[in-house]
Amino acid sequence: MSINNERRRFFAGAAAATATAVAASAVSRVAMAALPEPVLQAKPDTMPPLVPNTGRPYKPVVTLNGWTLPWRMNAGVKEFHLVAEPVVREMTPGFKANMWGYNGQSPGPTIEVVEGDRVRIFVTNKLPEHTSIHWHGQRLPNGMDGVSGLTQPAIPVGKTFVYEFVARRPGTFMYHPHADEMTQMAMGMMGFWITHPKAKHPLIDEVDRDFVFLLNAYDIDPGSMTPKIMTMLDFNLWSWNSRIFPGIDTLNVRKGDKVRIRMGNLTMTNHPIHLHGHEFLVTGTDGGPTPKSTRWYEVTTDIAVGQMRQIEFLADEEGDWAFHCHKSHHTMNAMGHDVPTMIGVDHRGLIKKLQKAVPDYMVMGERGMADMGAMEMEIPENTAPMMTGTGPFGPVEMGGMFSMLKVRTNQKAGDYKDPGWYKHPAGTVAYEWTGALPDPARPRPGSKAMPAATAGPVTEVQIRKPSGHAGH
Ligand SMILES: [Cu+2]
Repeated sequence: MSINNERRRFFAGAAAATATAVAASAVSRVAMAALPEPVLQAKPDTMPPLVPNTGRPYKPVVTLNGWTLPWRMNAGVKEFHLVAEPVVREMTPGFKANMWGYNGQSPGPTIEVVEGDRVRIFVTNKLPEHTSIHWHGQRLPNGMDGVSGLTQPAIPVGKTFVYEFVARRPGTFMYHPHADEMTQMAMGMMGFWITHPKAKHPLIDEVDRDFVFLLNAYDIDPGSMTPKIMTMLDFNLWSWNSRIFPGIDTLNVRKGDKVRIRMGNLTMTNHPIHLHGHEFLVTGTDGGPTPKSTRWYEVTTDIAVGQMRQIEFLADEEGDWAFHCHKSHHTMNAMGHDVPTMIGVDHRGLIKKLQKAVPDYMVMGERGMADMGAMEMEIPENTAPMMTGTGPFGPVEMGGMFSMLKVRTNQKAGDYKDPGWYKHPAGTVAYEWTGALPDPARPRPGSKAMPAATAGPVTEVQIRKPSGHAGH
């Protein structure tokens, strides 16, 4: 029986209760089967936390525009089934991409276990080429490290391999292929892994909200659908969990919540991630929780390639706070790249002539690029606008790695729904000055602020030509 035939809308209901119930029934129906039935996800929505109903209890995470993979317990072993396969990922409404991923989505589902759990992961390869999975950051037997050629033969097309190890240390991890990595990671194969502490941990605080997402990047030409795998650095879509703004869900919290956000970087460059309105501590890295003596408050933390960072803060300021990569080209989508700067260029009179030769000719940003955020521009089909998203005050002029932390007094505990736009109390929004505008006092030559240069003593300079070349 093929996996595709079994494909169904898992978690179709968004409520946590429904999701858990479906997970439980899926497990019981196949409890006698040799392999856990693969669970597939059809939607790119942020799924509610998967509250564990077997094994040691823990407080689950929420994956931004993603989900957690259900497991089954088999004689005390947590069993998961990952299916590596081509998927279609909606990166933002109106723009879909052909990717490779796991269990119906890119990235793959988050795997959540508890420190000390014995974990068995079945990996079925439904890709057109061989693959493997490397469990990035884990302590495990060398032969379970997933480096094809080095620690195992690659998983051939159509075959299923089994990985088994004990999740030895709590922390934030990733998984990705270690076989034809250039292709497979450029196509979206990656996922998150959380190992929760088994008991109270001196360096791991309990939090009210625990969000996770991966930083990833693609190069997809406007109007096309498949990432270019040969691109080394010049990507044009900078995404969180293979979503771009305004397709990235907001992080919705209750005022007073202690919030943790875990991020892993599987792009080919670093990302300084910046949060508005709050200061945070970096409480964990790739190697686990940071010693308390090493923590200091920041508003931006740089995440290098292959690294994970977890930040924590008290959400004590109400509002819609921007949360984004601080590289400004990473907060715009595909059309923003490889375009000449036109600021200050006067095109009047030129456009008609140019359009005769090139009918599609369009002026890009002669006053800056802000016009691009609002204009009704003809763009190729299946292409995300370069800078987009509309807020309560107009175009947000962002794309790519951008979202918002929404802090509300009346957000209920455990409620992850988008509360809508923040309603600012009267008198707390930047406003236009409508009084008189005095001329700015600019210094003029001769004025006191900038005295005119006085004529100094005349210096006579005599130029002597080099001698000895009279006949020149
Ligand atoms: Cu960035």
